[in-house]
Amino acid sequence: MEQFATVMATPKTSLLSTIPSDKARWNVLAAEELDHFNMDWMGKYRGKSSCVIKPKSAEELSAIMRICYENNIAIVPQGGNTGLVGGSVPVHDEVVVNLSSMNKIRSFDTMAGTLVCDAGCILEVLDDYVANEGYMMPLDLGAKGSCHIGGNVAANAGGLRFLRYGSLHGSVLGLEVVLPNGDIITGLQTLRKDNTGLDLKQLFIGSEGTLGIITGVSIATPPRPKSVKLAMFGLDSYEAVQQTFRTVRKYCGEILSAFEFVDADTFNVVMNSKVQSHKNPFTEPHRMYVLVETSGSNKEHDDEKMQLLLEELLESGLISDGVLAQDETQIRALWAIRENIPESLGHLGKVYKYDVSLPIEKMYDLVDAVKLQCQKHRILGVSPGEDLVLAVGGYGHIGDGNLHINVAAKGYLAEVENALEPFIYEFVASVRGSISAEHGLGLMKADKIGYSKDLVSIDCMKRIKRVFDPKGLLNPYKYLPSRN
Ligand code: FAD
Ligand code: 2HG
Ligand code: ZN
Repeated sequence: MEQFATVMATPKTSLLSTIPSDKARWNVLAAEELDHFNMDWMGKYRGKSSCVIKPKSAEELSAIMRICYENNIAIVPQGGNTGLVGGSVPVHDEVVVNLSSMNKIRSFDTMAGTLVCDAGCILEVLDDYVANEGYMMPLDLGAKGSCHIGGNVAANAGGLRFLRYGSLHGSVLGLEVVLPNGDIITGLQTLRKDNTGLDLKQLFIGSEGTLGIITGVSIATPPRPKSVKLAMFGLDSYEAVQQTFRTVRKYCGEILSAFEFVDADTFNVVMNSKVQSHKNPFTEPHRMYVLVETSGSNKEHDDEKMQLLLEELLESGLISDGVLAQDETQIRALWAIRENIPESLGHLGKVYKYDVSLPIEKMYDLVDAVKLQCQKHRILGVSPGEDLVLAVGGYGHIGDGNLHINVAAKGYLAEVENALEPFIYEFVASVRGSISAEHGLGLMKADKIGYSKDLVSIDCMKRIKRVFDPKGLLNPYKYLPSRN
């Protein structure tokens, strides 16, 4: 008999009593397997759901949503569960709808480069698939081996190549979405231009599972570049990082595909991490490191550009040292240093993560201010064995004005959190930055949106939420303040 959907452990009795009680159509698994779905990637947020549903189609999900809607059962949509703001796990015992069984590629247009796929497809699997046809996914992130395209769209993930390929608001062409009442929006068109009515898909991009569950994605994929160059530089100051960014744009602007920065504390955590071994590309330590990637269609042209850039950077004294990857293996090794930062820090301790947009010239002031704040609160710099804070790292997508501050601590402790919040949010608001550049609001920042958005905007968002989800059943407690 065909299975209806996978339900793990004991489904809520109210759900079971209303769903066709033909038990043979359910897959009931052991309770310990639920941990994986209740706990987030950082080990910071944990729910206690006893019911995980893995639908296999939009129609199946629609039937489930309809039942939940009629019976006031709350739901958490879940993709690869790599989110960093507590949005993908239940707060209490909400039903988890995990999309991993919806993982089929529906179509790929080799002429236009448009991909239509299920929301549960893993980003890296999609990238490998379109690579065979000479294309690439327009986003790339360290979690690519686990995160789903539906999760990426729901979170409006940015990542390492945002600088070149832009936001998912531009590359997503259509979405299939199941609404809280079970209705299905069948919007999987592949048109690049379509001005018929409101562009509803934009509302779901970055809505973090609060308006509907994305079951299908149509996305434009750019041609895979023929020539990719990657260099890593060591620099002596944050001022030099900024000047280098200006120079790189001047010399390689049209082929620039990534410009990432990593400070020394973060770099050292990765180098000393037991998670994965990395060869330090530099013989001497530096205060700052940057990764510069170019992607183009002509190797000779790009070689020449990179050569001119290197000469300029060395002659002007902006960089102290630099390495240029010579082949694909070296490219992977340099990228791995950057991509393994979250995991290496996570191995050191429990990590408080702040993901902010700031004017580039103010970015490192915040990292310095956070270190000082931790010292003032006597959680850093007291004595190595006793400090609650183990490392403060600053890194990120500097080309997009996006800084990540990671504070690794001995635990998720009130002393640490009280030192960091609202201190960081107030700093960001004072320079008119954003408290969520790319990770979203989730549970962590649902009540903090006011630091970056005005009251009228927040009220409009609440009203839109009520249009799609009048009963407030989809991803409750997340994204928007619960207070009126
Ligand atoms: P989940 O974590 O499962 O969910 C994220 C949110 O989307 C939740 O609110 C969830 O309810 C909702 N959701 C998930 N699927 C659906 C769906 N089908 N329909 C509706 N709602 C849904 N983020 C960046 O922006 N840039 C980065 O560079 C980046 N790098 C990362 C590196 C690492 C090592 C890790 C662990 C995370 C990183 N992230 C990054 C954070 C994270 O946002 C992304 O990994 C990814 O976009 C989340 O996808 P997911 O499938 O894991 O979604
Ligand atoms: C990255 O850029 C991700 O590596 C994760 O956005 C950042 O862990 C973080 O804070
Ligand atoms: Zn990031």
